[in-house]
Amino acid sequence: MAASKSLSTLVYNVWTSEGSDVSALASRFFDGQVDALGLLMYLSGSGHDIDEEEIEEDAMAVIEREDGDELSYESFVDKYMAPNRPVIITGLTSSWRATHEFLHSDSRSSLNVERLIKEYGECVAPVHVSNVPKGCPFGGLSRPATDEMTVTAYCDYWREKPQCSDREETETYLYLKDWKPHAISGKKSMYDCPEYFKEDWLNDLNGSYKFVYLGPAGTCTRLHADVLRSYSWSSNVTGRKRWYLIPPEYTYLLYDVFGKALAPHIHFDLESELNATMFPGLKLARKHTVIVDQLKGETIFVPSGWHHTVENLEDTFSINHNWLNGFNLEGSWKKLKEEIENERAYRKAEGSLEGVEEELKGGEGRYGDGESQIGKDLILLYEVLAFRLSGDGEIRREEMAMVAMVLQEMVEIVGGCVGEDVYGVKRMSDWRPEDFLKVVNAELGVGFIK
Ligand SMILES: O=C(O)CCC(=O)C(=O)O
Ligand SMILES: [Fe+2]
Repeated sequence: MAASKSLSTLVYNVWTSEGSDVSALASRFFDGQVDALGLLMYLSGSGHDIDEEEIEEDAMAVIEREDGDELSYESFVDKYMAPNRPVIITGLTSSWRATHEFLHSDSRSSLNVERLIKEYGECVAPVHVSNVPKGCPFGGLSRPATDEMTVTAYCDYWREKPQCSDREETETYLYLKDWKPHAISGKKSMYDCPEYFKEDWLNDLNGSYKFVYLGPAGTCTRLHADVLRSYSWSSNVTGRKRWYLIPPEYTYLLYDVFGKALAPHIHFDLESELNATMFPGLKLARKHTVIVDQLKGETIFVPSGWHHTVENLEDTFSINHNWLNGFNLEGSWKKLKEEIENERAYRKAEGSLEGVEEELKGGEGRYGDGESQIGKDLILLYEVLAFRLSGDGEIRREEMAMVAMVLQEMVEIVGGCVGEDVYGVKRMSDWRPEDFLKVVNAELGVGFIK
């Protein structure tokens, strides 16, 4: 009984990321449908059928380092972007304003907080707050709360923050994340986007996937894959990060026994029998994880759909972008399509499809916890395509067919949800799906798609 109560609490926390009201879980747990299957798996202890022997060699995979002065764009595409493999590229940040103006010239090249305050002090930035008990892995296990602070207030914290090693019993860490200083008018950019990452259909929209991070040693970004399975690149202007990257073919190992909730952390405590039962694949996932330390001045390319956890080993100032283009767009849509289909199946199993349309329009999600992620992702992807095909963004002729196919599927799958009433307010252009199809047909020859 005690075990099932803990299990319920755990599942509820994992699913909803808040509270521990076990009774709220009951209806999902015992609704006799999808969840019953998971429960059955749990009780029978079957989990995934995993052969640990097979994977030793693959687990030793190392990530390559390339010199930015030597690596051509074509080689980057052939060796990394097209095959969707990670790489570290050196030497891309040395000419950046971030490096010249925002670092001290001391031996550690530490962040010049005074300089940052001078230029950005009044600006407000998002900050993640984590309470990390002593002995707990980087960043702690609970989901951080999100807050906002002025850069001045954050820099005051940065100057006074405790060192990782002399942390008290429980320490509160503040991680300034997803700040967009380049979006503030009148400010000079701190960096130049490297050539490798310039073909960027996501930021061509409105540049809102360009970020600055200030992470004290001891802070961490939890296990995740990036929005819409986009690529990311991230450069350490100063500091050092440890990346744990899990290839997409092993994503299933990161989920709970129900195949629903992502493990909260790659370091989730598997000594606990309950946790090990809940996440039967996590141990194996660790063996497949590619671990790399990214040093000052180094840039990492994170491929599409690779889950990752990131730890700041030193106080780190980093700049990153998420981006999509003709190489990963199809995969991005495939994933979203799967999520839409699952969502429909789940709603149907619950007895009603009501609510799905609203959700796909960016309305309330299934758990009543604000805007649905699927809806937001759908609108975003639609906008990316709209921008490309409305003539504002360049598109290669050979990419047209793929974009057309995605668009056609989008119209088929989302049906009535895509159209004026959905995008009339939120979309950037006035184009409707029919208009895109006409453009694409004209380009590719009549009748390619109807
Ligand atoms: O640096 C971090 O803490 C997270 C960065 C990240 O998740 C990314 O670049 O995709
Ligand atoms: Fe990420």
